[in-house]
Amino acid sequence: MNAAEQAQVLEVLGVPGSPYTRKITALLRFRRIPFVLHWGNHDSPPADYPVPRVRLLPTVYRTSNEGEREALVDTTPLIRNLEMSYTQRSVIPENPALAFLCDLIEDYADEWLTKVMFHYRWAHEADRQNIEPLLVYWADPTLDADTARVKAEKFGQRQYERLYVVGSNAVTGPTIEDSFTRLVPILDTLIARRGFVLGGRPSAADFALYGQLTQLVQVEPTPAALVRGVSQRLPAWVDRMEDLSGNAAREEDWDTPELALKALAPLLGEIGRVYLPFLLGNVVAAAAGEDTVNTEVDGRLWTQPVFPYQVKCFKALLDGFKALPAEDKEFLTPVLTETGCQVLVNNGTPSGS
Ligand SMILES: N[C@@H](CCC(=O)N[C@@H](CS)C(=O)NCC(=O)O)C(=O)O
Repeated sequence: MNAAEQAQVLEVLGVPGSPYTRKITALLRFRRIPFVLHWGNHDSPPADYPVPRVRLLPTVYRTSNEGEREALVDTTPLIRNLEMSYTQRSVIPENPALAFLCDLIEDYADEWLTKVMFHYRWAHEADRQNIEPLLVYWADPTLDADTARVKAEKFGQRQYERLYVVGSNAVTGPTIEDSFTRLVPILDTLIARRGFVLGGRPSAADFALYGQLTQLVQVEPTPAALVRGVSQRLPAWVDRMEDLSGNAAREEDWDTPELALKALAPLLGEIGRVYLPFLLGNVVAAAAGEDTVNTEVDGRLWTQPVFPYQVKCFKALLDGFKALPAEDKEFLTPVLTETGCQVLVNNGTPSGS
């Protein structure tokens, strides 16, 4: 890191109800990277700041080497970018097999668990009633009640209409809810071991899970009640994840690949059961020029519009596996195969044929 980067204070635009905003702010706190947070959205960005290529939250502003302020979006590449500028307290393990598992779990959390989050938030009436005013007041707590009510209904209607885009509908709802019901005890057991997914220090995978879980555990009443009925550990973990600036982050706190792989088998089983079949269906439908994915996930029909960004996610995972050194591929292959993740080993074909 050069002196300019060292001295730089990043700026983040986001809202508490945005899982990816929570992911990045918790990660910056853990990494002890100085930042200021602008609570708000792209209706009220900081004056005269550049507009990002897509108006997503979070948007992170920083000064480039040429001295220009730039607006960055998409937490996954952003986290890798920060790894290059700031070397201390990394969130990506050095071991290539562990790093691959970290990428896979981060991707599952960002892309599948967000379906779960969006589904509970908008498909359940109680959750929708709960979230609509929060979304408005998170962006501006000074709004008068009447204006807030009108805005909340309008915003709520827009989000509700977007439910189908992420894949929540009457057909997929039970598959989504069953997957979350299975995930909670899996995460409880994983965390009970050493505190985090890959050992005694947090990784990008933990922050991605945390981002979605802030909403599922702290905000939405239906999944929050579900979680508390099964695990008290998980809500406590979510509270702690918010600020891990005091975590020692020693090199030896990473699991050995052997330990990690054994502990992660149930979570990989869940990823292989729902997320990878969806990704594969999405990529096949996109390649055939279809608008809609109709595939089978967890023994049921899964139907949703093709999601172009998630075509890229699938390719990134396949490329990640292909780029691994031969001994890491060999090490990961048996467990990935046993847990339903063989599509990653077989370069995108379900059975290896
Ligand atoms: N892959 C992106 C996803 C970011 C994202 O989808 N953000 C949501 C809010 S959590 C958003 O800005 N959606 C558009 C909108 O609300 O208008 C990331 O990791 O940052």
